[in-house]
Amino acid sequence: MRVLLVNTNIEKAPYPVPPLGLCMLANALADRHEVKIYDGVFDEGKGLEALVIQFLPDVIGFSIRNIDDVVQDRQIYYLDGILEKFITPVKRITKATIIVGGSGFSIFPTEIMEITGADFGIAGEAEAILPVLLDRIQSGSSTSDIPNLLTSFSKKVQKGSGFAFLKPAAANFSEIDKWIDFSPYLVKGVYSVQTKRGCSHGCIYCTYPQIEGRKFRTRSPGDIADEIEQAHKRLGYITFEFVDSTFNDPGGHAESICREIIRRNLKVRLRTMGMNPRHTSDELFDLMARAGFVQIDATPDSASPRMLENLNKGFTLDEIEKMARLIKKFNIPTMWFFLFGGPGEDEVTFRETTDFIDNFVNPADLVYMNAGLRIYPNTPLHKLALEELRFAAGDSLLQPSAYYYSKKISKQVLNDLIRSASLTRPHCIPALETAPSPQMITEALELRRLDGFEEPMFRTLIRIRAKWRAAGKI
Ligand code: B12
Repeated sequence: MRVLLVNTNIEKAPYPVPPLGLCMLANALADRHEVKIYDGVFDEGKGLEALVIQFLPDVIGFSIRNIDDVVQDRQIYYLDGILEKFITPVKRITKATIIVGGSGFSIFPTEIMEITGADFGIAGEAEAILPVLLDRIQSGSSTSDIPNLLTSFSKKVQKGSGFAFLKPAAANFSEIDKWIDFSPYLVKGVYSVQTKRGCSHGCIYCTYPQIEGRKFRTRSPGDIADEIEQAHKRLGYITFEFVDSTFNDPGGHAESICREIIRRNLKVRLRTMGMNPRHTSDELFDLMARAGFVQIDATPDSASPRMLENLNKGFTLDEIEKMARLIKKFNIPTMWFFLFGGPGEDEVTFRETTDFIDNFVNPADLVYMNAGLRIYPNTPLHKLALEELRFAAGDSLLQPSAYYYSKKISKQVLNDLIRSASLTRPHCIPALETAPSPQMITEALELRRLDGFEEPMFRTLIRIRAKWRAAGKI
């Protein structure tokens, strides 16, 4: 069959992300079908109808990644745009079978089946399931035993009977640049790499275990290094970004990956999202520095012992402090993320976190301060919100107004605390202000040019903020 996979994500902040999952799916289908990917990030749907008319796909798969921006005071909602720019125009001109999937879809599968009117949906990873579904569509046979499938008839996630070849996969090679025009990402973007799937942590608000499963399934370090080495040869200067829920889990995996990169002397630029404070050590940071890490994210959410428990983070304040010392010692530029307003947050716990920032975080590093926890279905936070009668059992959480705030501190007071904390600390930024003004960016670019800085842009922006604040400009 001719299969068209469509990336409907047009968000370009904080930077455009390549459609990693779709490329993995394309690889899984390529030996049996003729596959194309339409990457909507930059074209935003404009060329899609023409492509459908020319390629005449039998099946079109839409990837739905983002539902909303998870910033309570901004509440960007992406689904209307996805319908308007991608799904509705395509449905007008073709009778192709429509399938939906993706991480956003996997959180709200039933609602999104309803809204999109798709024929099928797959919740969670789809490398094993999509080829089976396509076979069944082609042969016209029953799909009722396929796990994680939704159909236009039932719109419920099927338990299915599961068959041997649906063994859950660890991530695979994506060869992103084979499937899409990668050149825009070379200007402002990264090459995404997944080193494992799954997350066995139990943070009360989080969707990751639901999307990826609860068990870590790791790829071999050799396979990961092969992917990075080959992409580096093809693309040259690009930062590789690990997109795992937490990079250094399960303990020892990150160390093995770094060792393999060092052994091959790859000379690449690496960055990663979440680091788990529990599995950090001198050895890990030394290996990361030598492997080529130019930036990491530290996402403890809180530095209040009480809040760490309430959020069920699975690590302690001592462990966060240890990680912060290592970050300073190895001077790895870091973006810190804190999330205020969870169950039990009050002014004391807020101050515990700002005390930690003052005592342990390098002032050259960025600190994002976010307020309100997005409530997702089937999470412990959802259960708590139901118990506290904030929602009724049947209420949909799809609309981006479903947030949890501690009863012990009002939203207004929390926002005021964040604002005043950021006024005295140029490196602390409320989530709403994450996009710097064009003047600030211009001045930062000029400073980088004059001084030849190679530091991450966020560090230059902090310098400018500090200067502007001292001059009373902000
Ligand atoms: C890594 C990551 C980031 C990184 C991205 C770095 C990068 N280089 O890509 C950063 C930190 C930049 C980021 C930013 C944001 N993110 Co983010 N991110 C993730 C994360 C952890 C992994 C995404 C990923 O790459 N997965 C790996 C690939 C291989 O999987 P995949 O693409 O999902 O594809 C698989 C399946 O979904 C499925 N599939 C995919 N497409 C299709 C299509 C069809 C037809 C089918 C059948 C199946 C299918 O099969 C694929 C292969 O198995 C997810 C959470 C998660 N665990 O999924 C959140 C997540 C996607 N992010 C989310 C959000 C909200 C954002 C931001 C909007 C936050 C913000 N305000 O800045 C931005 C948007 C950025 C952008 N430009 O789009 C939310 C989306 C849910 C929601 N509320 O909307 C998620 C789900 C986290 C959450 N809160 O639950 N993110």
